Amino acid sequence: MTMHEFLHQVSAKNADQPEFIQAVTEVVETIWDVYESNPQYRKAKILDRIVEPERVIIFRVPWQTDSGEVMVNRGYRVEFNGAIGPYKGGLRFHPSVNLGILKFLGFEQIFKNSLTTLPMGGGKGGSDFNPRGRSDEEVMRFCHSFMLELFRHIGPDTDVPAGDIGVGKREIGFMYGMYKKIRNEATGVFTGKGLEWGGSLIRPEATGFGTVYFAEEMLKTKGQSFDGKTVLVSGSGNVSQYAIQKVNQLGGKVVTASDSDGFIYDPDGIKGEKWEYLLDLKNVKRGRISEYADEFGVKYFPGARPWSIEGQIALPCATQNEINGEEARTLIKNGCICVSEGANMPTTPEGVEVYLDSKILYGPGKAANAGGVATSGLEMTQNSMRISWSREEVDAKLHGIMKAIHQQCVTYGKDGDFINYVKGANVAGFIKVANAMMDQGIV
Ligand code: NDP
Ligand code: 2IT
Repeated sequence: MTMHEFLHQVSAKNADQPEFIQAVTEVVETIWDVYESNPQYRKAKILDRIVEPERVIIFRVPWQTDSGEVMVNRGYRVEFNGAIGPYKGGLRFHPSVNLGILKFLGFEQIFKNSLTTLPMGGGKGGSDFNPRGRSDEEVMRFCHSFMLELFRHIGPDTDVPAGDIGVGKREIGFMYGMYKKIRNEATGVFTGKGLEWGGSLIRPEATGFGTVYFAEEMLKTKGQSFDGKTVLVSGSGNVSQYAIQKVNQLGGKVVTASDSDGFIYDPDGIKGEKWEYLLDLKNVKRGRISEYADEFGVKYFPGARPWSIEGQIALPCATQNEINGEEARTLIKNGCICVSEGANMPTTPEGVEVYLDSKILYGPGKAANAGGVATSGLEMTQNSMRISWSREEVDAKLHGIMKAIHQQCVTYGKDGDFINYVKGANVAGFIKVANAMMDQGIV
């Protein structure tokens, strides 16, 4: 079977899942040479097996609003690949969630987790529940109902969920609380827990910090750094917040942040009190990014994304397909030399082609945002050992892991003096999982 025939088969089988097809196509196109030159992989149909989730659980989540109305959402857990460890990956609560989106995220997670060097398989889950505008009590009732089904499918050695869009410490708390009540066990079944109840220092910061550490490694290959650079960030949630903090610490200036309604442009930089305001706005008040513009008298662009602003580094940290081909061209025209993806698959295939053609430094999500799940892996280790490492220890391990991921990308993606991080990340992530699957036979 040729690569095109294989991709055609995947597309036909999953015709209603465009994001999943997009994620599979990117991986298969970059690893096909390795697949061809290892006939044992072909004979064992590694690719046919790797694109099929080991298990998908879909369930009803009934709950009641504060006024007593009965609501019904759909819950999911995609246990995609457990070859190298327990299924591991976040839960997303967003109205756009469907099986195709969670399969794309679970598929990416297989290779990302492999790159972290830690023993974690790939999984993802969530619901089409929209937390926006819901009271804490409504969110609690939803999370409890969600867990009343999910509990039977997860466990510290089976499947370990965490946060993603719409799921942070509050939601993890409600879900973990219900799990503990049902099972009567206090184990590391979730990561992203509060510090007082088994969470790890640096886990909240980890994805954003890691994305910036990865960018720093890429910049170093060109003798560059963050110092004095203007940086564009999208999103204003967990990943964006700590990406902004780390850029500030490294001497860069972040001039944009966004949410699904628009973006703000602050030419003086989102730092100091302004950064603290952003965290309070998003995490405590749960307000909109436009309020930042009102508070500090900067420009707000409703319904737009930040990629038209001039900057040397872009850190997309909101959601999938948030930079298209045209926006990628605009970024480069305006002097962008480095894109490090905090979000999962934030650039469309056409946009990725633009980056690769222009040979800028481009770190794809599964490498650049792996610091979050890597630190989740460190949280699992601490839970198993019943100890807590210090901030400095966890940060040093995270930094070391991001450097190691960068090195794996260089090893497998070097092409003359250009480093194709897409190829490097996919090949390095794939080989480890494929070899584990080979060793375990046809399962
Ligand atoms: P949060 O829910 O904390 O923040 C998400 C941010 O992105 C918000 O500003 C949100 O705006 C915006 N956003 C969400 N959906 C859309 C959309 N459809 N269009 C435009 N903006 C949108 O999530 P995280 O920061 O945790 O996640 C952000 C990205 O990072 C996701 O792609 C996630 O998969 C990825 N990621 C997260 C990790 C983690 O550890 N949390 C680890 C690795 C990757 P609004 O408030 O309007 O919804
Ligand atoms: O996309 C991701 O890697 C995450 N949302 C984090 C997953 C995790 O298990 O920490």
